[in-house]
Amino acid sequence: MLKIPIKTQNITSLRQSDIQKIRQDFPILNTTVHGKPLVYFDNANTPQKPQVVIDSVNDIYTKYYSSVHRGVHCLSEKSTRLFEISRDKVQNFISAKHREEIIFVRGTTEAINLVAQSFARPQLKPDDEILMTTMEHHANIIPWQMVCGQTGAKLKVVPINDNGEIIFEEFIKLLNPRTKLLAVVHVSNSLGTINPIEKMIEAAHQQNIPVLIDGAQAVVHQKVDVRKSDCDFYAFSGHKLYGPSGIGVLYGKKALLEAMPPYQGGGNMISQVTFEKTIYNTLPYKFEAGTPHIAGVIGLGAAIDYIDNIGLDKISRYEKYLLDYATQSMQEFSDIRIIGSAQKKASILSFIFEHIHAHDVGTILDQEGIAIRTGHHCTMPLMARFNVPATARASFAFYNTIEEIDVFLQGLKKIKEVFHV
Ligand code: C6P
Repeated sequence: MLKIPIKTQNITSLRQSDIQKIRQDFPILNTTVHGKPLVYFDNANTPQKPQVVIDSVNDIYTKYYSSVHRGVHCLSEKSTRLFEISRDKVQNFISAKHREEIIFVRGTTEAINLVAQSFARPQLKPDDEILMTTMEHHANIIPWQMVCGQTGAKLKVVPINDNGEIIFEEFIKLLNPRTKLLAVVHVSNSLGTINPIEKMIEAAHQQNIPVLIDGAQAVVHQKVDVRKSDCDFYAFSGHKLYGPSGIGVLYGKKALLEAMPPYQGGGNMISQVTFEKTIYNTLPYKFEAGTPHIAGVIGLGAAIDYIDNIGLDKISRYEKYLLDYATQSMQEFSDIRIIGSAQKKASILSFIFEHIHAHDVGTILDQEGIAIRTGHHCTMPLMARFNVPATARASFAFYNTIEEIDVFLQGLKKIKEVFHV
């Protein structure tokens, strides 16, 4: 193994002892897979859950489960209060100005579909343009393709360079009076690239173009401040933030949300209904039709408390340290090509082995107890840009260790042995 000085740990702010303590918070990390200790590097897909999140969900169902916003009885009042406290936690977490700007949805995917149908569709005309980048996840492509099909608007795509970075001059050239929305990923799930969203938002706003940010991968690695970045919409998923699955958040500027029609009709989103007419509820409830994912929302609040307690600054420094160590160590393998070497990167490491398919890489690593993701990562146009069908992707969370990366590097050597390369 390479001797890399950063292994000494003392330049990071999460120390070995912190990590060992943190690992105890995640029961699944003590388990084995195929008789080997689990090494979980599929965090960009969905990370594991700390005991406090598991407990909070368990508590809801064992101690105070009841529907929210619909009862005067004690349990309903308690669950409603906890549900709305979670909204306050999300508001603080992303520094939104108003709590009504936080809409609970199923996840990033639903948040983007909501904006596509409720914000964009009513105003798009034939030949209007939606601008996105080559590195978008399908969740930030297909809702726009659908709305383009419904309105005659067109998709425009900002190219990227071979490192996986947006070509900024090309981006600027693509902004024009027909551009009705910029939809851009904050951190690429396949490349790890951290996009310069503040600069992009500023450039778009100079031409009065609203901006939606897909923050699915960003909120877990760095502090997100929607007021500072001045984005118009920001979408993320609870499960990527160590919370439960099936819950997510759409942040939108209040004035925009107020002007938008509801996305779905049903209970909770109304203030008065007759057969002739409905008066819709105020924000945020106008966009929260039906019984919500109560345990999901409260569990997400517990996840935010947990992350806040460790501190995103410390998390991001430690994850960078893991990424640098893994990236440098992989230079040892002349037949591995890393896909995505942007200057600013989150702890996501996509790679391909020459002559070995990514799925074989994933399968052999699995036998060693190592979980990574292989495939197109729901970014098929990006795979086409790099001329590869698939990559293997190791993604690190703050509970991972240098020792686990060493096990992974041994796993890569084993793959070479199996394939005699
Ligand atoms: N990426 C991955 O392994 P949902 O499914 O709605 O929670 O998130 C969708 C999504 C949107 N944008 C980005 C940048 C994402 O990374 C994801 C989910 C997972 O990379 C599953 S494909």
